[in-house]
Amino acid sequence: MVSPGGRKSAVSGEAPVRDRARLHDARTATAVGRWLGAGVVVCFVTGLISHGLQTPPDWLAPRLPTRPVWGYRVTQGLHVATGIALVPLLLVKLWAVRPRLFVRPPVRSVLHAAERASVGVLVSAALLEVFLGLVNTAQWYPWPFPFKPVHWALAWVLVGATMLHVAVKAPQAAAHWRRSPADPQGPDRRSLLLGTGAAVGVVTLTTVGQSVTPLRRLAVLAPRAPDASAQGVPVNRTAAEAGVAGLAAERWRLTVAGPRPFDLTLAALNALPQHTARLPIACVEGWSAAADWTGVRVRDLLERAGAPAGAGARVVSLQQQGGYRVSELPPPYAWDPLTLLALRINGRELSPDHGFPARIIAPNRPGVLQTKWVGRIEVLS
Ligand SMILES: Nc1nc2c(c(=O)[nH]1)N[C@H]1C(S)=C(S)[C@@H](COP(=O)(O)O)O[C@H]1N2
Ligand SMILES: [Mo]
Repeated sequence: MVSPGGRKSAVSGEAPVRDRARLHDARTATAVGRWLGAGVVVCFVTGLISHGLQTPPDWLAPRLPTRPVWGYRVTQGLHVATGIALVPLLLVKLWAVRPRLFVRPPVRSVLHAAERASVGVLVSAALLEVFLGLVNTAQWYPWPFPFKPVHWALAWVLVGATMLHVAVKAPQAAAHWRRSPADPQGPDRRSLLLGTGAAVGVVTLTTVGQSVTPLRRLAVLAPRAPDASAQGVPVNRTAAEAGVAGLAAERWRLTVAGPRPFDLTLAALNALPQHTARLPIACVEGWSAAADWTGVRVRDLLERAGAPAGAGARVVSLQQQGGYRVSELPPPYAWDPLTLLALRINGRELSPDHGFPARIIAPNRPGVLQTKWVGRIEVLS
């Protein structure tokens, strides 16, 4: 029998249990585990979408969807919200199965050793993946490696280990999918499950307002308020941090490189046909906010530069250093009528922190690619 503390647990891990020990039984593990599994699936699918939009392989780039314009806002908001909900679920699940993690003797057979090794991989990948994602939303990088490739690689490890775990535990999970009449819920397990649900509810409600605008007032635990700056959307990197503060508008030029290259002053750009689009900025870190952007269509600039139909474009910032100073507009974005070189936000000239004098804004696109302080656009062949 498994004792509450799990210390004197005997060899037969599946033996019937009672009292507090049933908080550590297969029914509890199943009830929490299926929510956990659903969360992993949601995070994985939305993560694949984010990865595809940010770093599309060559075959995908010409086919990227620019609609719905709020698509990335929803998928990435869901990614981060679900990742946050995984924290309490993961902790409760680990607590529930703790006696099983520390069985004596630690290894009974080759098969048992293999199963325990796979659980070890599962638990470490899950803890690390969720932790990395969480601290990334706070823009805190207490490690020497780049976040994205590690989060990406670990996602595959986690999904593989989860699938293996589900396959191994399927018979048990099936047997405990529903509460059996012989095993009434009891106040202890009911409290545990209700408490877990409440914890998920609290962490979700206090953060999800960073992307769900009507709930923004509740988002007291979100790293950034969704309407943080004077112009109504958060600032990811300020002009000062990017080293482009104090830019002289009179001396700024937009260079468009292509078969028929040209330069434009800010006044000349302002004199071109202006278009307004309501589009969100959706940061990979989970916050998002919609605004009315006004500026010149990128496709108009590309046409004027003699770009062949279906060409992509590269956007280069005046920012000299940093990973986000250059972005590419694959053809669907480059030619979309809603993709703007924006000069205004919500009717006012862009502030320095939002990319003055000009920034890119495109539909259904990760915020990290909405390049600020644009100085140059290049036609790609
Ligand atoms: N040149 C440049 N553009 C940039 C960035 C940057 O660091 N440098 N940050 C990007 C990121 S990660 C986001 S989420 C958006 C945020 O835009 P905002 O600060 O105007 O809200 O700008 C993007 N454009
Ligand atoms: Mo971002």
